[in-house]
Amino acid sequence: MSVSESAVRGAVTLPAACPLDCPDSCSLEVTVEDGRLVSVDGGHANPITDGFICAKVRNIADHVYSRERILHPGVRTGPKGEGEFERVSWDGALDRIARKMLAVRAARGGEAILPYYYGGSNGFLTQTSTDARLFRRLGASRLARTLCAAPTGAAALAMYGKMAGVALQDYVHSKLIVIWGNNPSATGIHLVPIIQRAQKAGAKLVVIDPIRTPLAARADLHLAVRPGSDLPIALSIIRWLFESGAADGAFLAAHATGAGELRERAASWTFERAATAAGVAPRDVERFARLYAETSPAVIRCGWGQERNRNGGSASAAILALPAVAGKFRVRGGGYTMSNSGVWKFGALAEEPEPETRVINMVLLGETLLTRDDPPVDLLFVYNCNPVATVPNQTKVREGLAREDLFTVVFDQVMTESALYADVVLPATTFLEHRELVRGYGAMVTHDSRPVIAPVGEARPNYDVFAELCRRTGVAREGEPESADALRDAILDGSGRGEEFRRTLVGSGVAYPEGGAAPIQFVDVFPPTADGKAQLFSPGLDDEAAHGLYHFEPDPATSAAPLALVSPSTEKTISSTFGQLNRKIVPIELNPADAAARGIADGDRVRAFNAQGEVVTRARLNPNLREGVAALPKGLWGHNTENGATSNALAPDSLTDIGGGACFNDARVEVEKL
Ligand SMILES: Nc1nc2c(c(=O)[nH]1)N[C@H]1C(S)=C(S)[C@@H](COP(=O)(O)OP(=O)(O)OC[C@H]3O[C@@H](n4cnc5c(=O)[nH]c(N)nc54)[C@H](O)[C@@H]3O)O[C@H]1N2
Ligand SMILES: Nc1nc2c(c(=O)[nH]1)N[C@H]1C(S)=C(S)[C@@H](COP(=O)(O)OP(=O)(O)OC[C@H]3O[C@@H](n4cnc5c(=O)[nH]c(N)nc54)[C@H](O)[C@@H]3O)O[C@H]1N2
Ligand SMILES: [Mo]
Repeated sequence: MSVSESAVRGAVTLPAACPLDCPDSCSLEVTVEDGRLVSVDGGHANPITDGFICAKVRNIADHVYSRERILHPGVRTGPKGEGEFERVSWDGALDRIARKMLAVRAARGGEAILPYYYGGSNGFLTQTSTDARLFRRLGASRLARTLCAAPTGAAALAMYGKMAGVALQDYVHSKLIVIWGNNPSATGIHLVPIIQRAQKAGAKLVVIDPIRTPLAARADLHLAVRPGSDLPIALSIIRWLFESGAADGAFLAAHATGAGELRERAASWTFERAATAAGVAPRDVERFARLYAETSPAVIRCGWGQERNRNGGSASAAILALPAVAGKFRVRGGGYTMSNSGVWKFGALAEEPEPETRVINMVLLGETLLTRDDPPVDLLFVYNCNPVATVPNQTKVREGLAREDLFTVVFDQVMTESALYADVVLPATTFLEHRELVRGYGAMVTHDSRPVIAPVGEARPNYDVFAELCRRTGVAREGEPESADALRDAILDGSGRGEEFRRTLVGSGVAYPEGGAAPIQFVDVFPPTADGKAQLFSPGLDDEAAHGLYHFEPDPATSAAPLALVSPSTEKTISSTFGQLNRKIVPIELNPADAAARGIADGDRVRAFNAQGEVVTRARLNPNLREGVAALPKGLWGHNTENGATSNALAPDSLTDIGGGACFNDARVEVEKL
């Protein structure tokens, strides 16, 4: 049924799929009445959704019709950052942007243009589609998209070629579930009931997290490690597996390389030494090692919390090596789950190669805007991203965006804090208003999701706007795919998926990978590497890491900044998306002992600070944090604190050992009562 038909007929329920940055990739049932979104609930097309969804998306009408929604293009009339705009027509806005793009390119070359985009749209019609076409053909700087999953992605690619992981629904078959640096109770809620079913059937649960998360509270063993200390823990278990004879020599000989080098690098990590580095009891590490060696099927759900620090790449690699060393593959419910995005080889339209222009690491946005002069960034185009809220070293990001000679376009659904700095703002549709090709990075499913309501205000989809900019800058080519249908077909063609996949997807709206939605690792799927083996010691990763693969860098805490500040996901936002809807002050959480040592009581006004910045907010005492750890959620907006700064004002713009990722959880701070 088309959108217009639904508008005529009163209340109808239509299928859609959620493309937000979450592993679950839910199928949705959307009720629309007289063209207006009434309610959203879980569908059944993706079995993992199982008819229920998170509160954020159930309430997405609040976002779609929010007061902060950008309804038409605007041109800046006040100082940067103030958010004063004058309404202009789409033609006027696009002409202005296209003229500026051509002028910048003529003056300093295409590399003076920087596209800046990340997690707002995990769909394939709204990212690396016509946007990629525009920026490639302009010869723009390329963006290293490192804000998330760069270390884990690099490790998984080098070690297993991004082989499909254990399907989330197969956790019911596991007898040991290890949740490592991951909090599905907030970040992928459909795994939680599956884990509960497994526990009822006798599975043991181990959680490795500095915070007693809801699952940690229900675990058989919780290792409350110091942030950034997962590497010693994993290496000590690897050492013990080899030394005690519990390593699976037959599996390693047949299916892995590099076991010898891994064993060597792990050799000095006794349980005692690892436990000291991680601030946990040696006997708990040993208990975990024995439980892991003795129990099958055993699965490790490797999350992203452990990657966001100086050791994040090596830590993730060592965690991913565990199932190979212990011989946990080859059974249903055994192995590991990391991101399953590699299952789908979708991506940019395969019509032309990327130009060899310079690559800018997105973690270094502030630094780049303030200091690069080879050439400087003269035109920044932000879409699918809210860098003021989500990129480290917030002060520098704001300073960079405030540069008078920078021309900034922000294309978003709502007036984000980044949009306040724009020279031109453009209104974007939400996934309920545009076509999207959605694929899961947890659930192995692809959806062809259709619009269920007409665009709000003058909002337009990314694929239309970038196609239009291609035309206006003169880089468009006759006859190339531009409509949503044609783009979807071109992306599917480029992905090497067969005709049957396309027929199923277009016919039913949902399709699964050829290997099925629940493959067994090293039975149904193997590393798509040259030799089909797991590479437990990748020379590439070893070269990349400044001190070599599996090298541990100690905690960066100092006496001036002794507390480790982590910024985990909350159930209220997806990164900063929906942050306009919560205008309350959000407290920094402290362990009661750390608070007492500073004379801080629950609810006190406090200042969290380090050499880079400060956040003024309230304190909340939370015994679920291990001592020495403070937490302020990711995705906050300036209105959630008293001084407009968030955890990214305190997070360093240093890079992870591998993958050039962000070290959000390497912030070290002091907190004082005001
Ligand atoms: N509701 C909601 N869901 C989301 C998101 C969201 O913002 N909100 N974001 C989505 C995105 S973009 C992503 S990448 C995923 C991320 O999902 P998760 O993998 O769950 O990642 P985080 O929320 O960053 O952190 C998870 C846990 O890691 C812990 N942690 C922090 N540092 C360390 C460490 O050094 N070692 C260990 N072992 N644990 C540590 C934190 O305390 C936290 O409990 O979730 C997605 N889903
Ligand atoms: N301190 C701290 N910061 C973090 C993290 C952390 O752990 N700690 N985690 C990081 C992680 S895991 C991630 S993934 C990043 C995510 O960082 P971002 O990529 O900045 O993600 P969001 O904050 O969700 O912002 C996405 C924006 O895209 C817009 N958008 C959505 N769909 C569309 C569309 O179709 N078209 C257009 N034009 N716009 C659209 C949304 O309205 C939203 O404003 O944040 C990182 N930031
Ligand atoms: Mo992320």
